[in-house]
Amino acid sequence: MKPIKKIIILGLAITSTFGCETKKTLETTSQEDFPFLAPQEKPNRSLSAAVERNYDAYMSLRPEQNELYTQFKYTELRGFEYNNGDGTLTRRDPSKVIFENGKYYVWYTYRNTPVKAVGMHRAKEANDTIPSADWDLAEIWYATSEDGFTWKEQGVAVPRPPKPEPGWRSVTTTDILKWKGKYYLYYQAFMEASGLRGDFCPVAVSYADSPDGPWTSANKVVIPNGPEGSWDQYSIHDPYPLVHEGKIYLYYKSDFDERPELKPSKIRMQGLAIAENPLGPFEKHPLNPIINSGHETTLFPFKEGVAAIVQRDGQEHNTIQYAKDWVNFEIASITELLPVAGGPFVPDAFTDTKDGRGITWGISHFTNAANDWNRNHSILTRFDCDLSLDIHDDKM
Ligand code: AAL
Repeated sequence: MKPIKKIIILGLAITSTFGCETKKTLETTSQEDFPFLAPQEKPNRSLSAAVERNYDAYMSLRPEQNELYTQFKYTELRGFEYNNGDGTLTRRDPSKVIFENGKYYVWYTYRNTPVKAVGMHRAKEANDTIPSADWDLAEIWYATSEDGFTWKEQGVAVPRPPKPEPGWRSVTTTDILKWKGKYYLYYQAFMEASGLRGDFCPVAVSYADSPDGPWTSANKVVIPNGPEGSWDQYSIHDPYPLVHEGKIYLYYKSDFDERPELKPSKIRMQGLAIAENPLGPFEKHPLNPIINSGHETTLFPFKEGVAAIVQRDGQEHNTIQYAKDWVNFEIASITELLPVAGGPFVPDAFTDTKDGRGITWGISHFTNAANDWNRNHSILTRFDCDLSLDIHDDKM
């Protein structure tokens, strides 16, 4: 919680506890009044390693005023059915949420198959109707909502194209870009059942004049896998476009591991590809990978930089990170229960802002049964958090 909010809450608490007006106002409240707040400057005395680190690491933000610290809360969504949870119907990997035409929109991976997935380790048993993984044989669907809690499923946005077009096997894990009045959905385009060799796929794109479609496939790979031996040679996952400096900054994840028996790999990092045109070419950043951990990608403009929610995998999982220059990330906070595959509502995702305001909610997913995760279905959920620079009445 930001100190200013703390102070207001304390003021309210004093008023209600003692039944009298508090004399303190925001303008006159000072550090001396609240000695429990840590001093802004590092104390001029010997400090333990832990306290030293509290000033020097985490981007030198005081824990009491770290704007990139939050805890996450979850609420069940209304409007989605899951075939009684038998594993045959899944919704997962939501896009960012956008607000257009007076309502919120979200896109996601949708699978509705006669049987549940056999599991990536048994991918050879998959066929035209039997999926290997939860995200195999999927399409991209979308839903709209007026309040972010009750959703109306609108149907398919991007179907699986005919073989051999990119994505003929499965189109999944999409994210949205609004650029010069048009809409672009980037997504994983599988050309084989996930698990046959790994979770291998590149990224393709479809575009539309309206978020309601119709969507036209560019019918090409826009972000190809890297050359043999590179960190992203097998897959480009979780494409996540933002607009920065008049260009498309598309973050993505790849995974790699020296042990081929690990399918999917346990080592994952994130990279950046930049383009001036949504249909490409995208140029991969020479410093890639630029985030050393995480699984799915969740980022948002914050002040002049960009913040990333880094969850599930890697040494720096369970952190929120910040890159003032949109490339060199530092840990800003360590937290818990981070949204999986979070697609936040990012009002300034495409405005090329130099003063990103942060996020307060979004959609993420939960997967049923952790020890059988790639056979079971997933559900969409709402998450709420306080990663916003603005004060919201509902959070006081
Ligand atoms: C995820 C994402 C990608 C992977 C699989 C489906 O949640 O990282 O989309 O391919 O798992």
